[in-house]
Amino acid sequence: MAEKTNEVRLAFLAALEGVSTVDDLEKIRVEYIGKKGYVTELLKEMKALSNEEKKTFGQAVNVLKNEVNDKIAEKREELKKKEIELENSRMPEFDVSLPANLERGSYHPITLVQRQCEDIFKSMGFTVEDYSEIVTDYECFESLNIPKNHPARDMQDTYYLSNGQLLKTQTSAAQNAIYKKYKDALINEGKAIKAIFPGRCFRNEATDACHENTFFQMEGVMVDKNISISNLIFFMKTMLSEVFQKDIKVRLRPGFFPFVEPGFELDISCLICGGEGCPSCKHSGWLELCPCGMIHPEVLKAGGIDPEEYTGFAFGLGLTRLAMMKYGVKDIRDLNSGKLECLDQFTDDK
Ligand code: FA5
Repeated sequence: MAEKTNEVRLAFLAALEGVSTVDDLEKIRVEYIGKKGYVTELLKEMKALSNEEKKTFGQAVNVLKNEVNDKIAEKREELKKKEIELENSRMPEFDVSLPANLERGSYHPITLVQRQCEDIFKSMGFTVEDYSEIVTDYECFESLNIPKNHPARDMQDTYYLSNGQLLKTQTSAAQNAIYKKYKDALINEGKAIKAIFPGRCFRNEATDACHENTFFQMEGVMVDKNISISNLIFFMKTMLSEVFQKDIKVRLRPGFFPFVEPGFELDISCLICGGEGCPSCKHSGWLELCPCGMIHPEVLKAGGIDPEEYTGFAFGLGLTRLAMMKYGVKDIRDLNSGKLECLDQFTDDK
């Protein structure tokens, strides 16, 4: 019997020698230690042996089985290493003498429209502020006159983090910090607060042609003595005519936001369908673009500004929707899609 075991062992070692791929190795494994493999079959021959012989033979077969297992594992490592070396040797070498690849990326349409808006507002004396995407409940809601359990919170399905902070649902979340940053200059030096703050917002919303769960807004505020709705309308009109470089049909209607009083919805006639109605404007012919209003006295107070002395306006422009309208993108989801054939056609400025 010892002879038989040795025969199988030598045959296995010879077969292993000739293996050059992981697939072949697997075949050999099945051939020798699979259910019907040569080593497994050896055990079946034990039936005819005496008890003493069974013990010795059983041990010898187990030793062989372990050896086959170890050798297969060793070979598998060796073959994998070889495969990686082969793969690496096929990689093209880096040739520093080749000309640079001039195929460069392009600006995203939202970046383009954001920069354009920033330039327009900067030319009118506004500063551009940056703000974090993770904010506190106070910044996003309480400082904006939206206390806990206020029904207005339902309008913005919020992503809360486990530490109690949240992903900003609206750029209005930066208002309180901006008032606090500039209030001393307003009060002591008479410098009006004029700031815009673009940023990414997050809401757990069902998406459609004009709704995304991740989108951009651009907030704007102006606070000084005697600021009125006429100032608000002037800045909104200037911005839209500069962005579109043509007359755009707009409508102003009452809108409720706890942080402005009075509040308005500013809609533009849908530029995709010319106001006829289409999926991009939910078949209404109008697109909600830039809600706005006069800053609520409680919000000014929370920012350390006396509402008896100062007034101001605020607006929350939907930048992603503005990009849709400006570039004729029918479905807002294309803007987050990473589809280059859609995204890189709007600028030569690469
Ligand atoms: C707000 O977020 C208020 N913070 C705006 C505001 C600021 C009002 C200052 C008054 C004063 P609203 O939820 O309507 O409001 O969003 C503002 C704009 O963001 C919308 O008109 C729309 O253009 C855009 N917007 C809102 N939700 C989405 C969405 N899911 N996908 C794409 N754009 C959106």
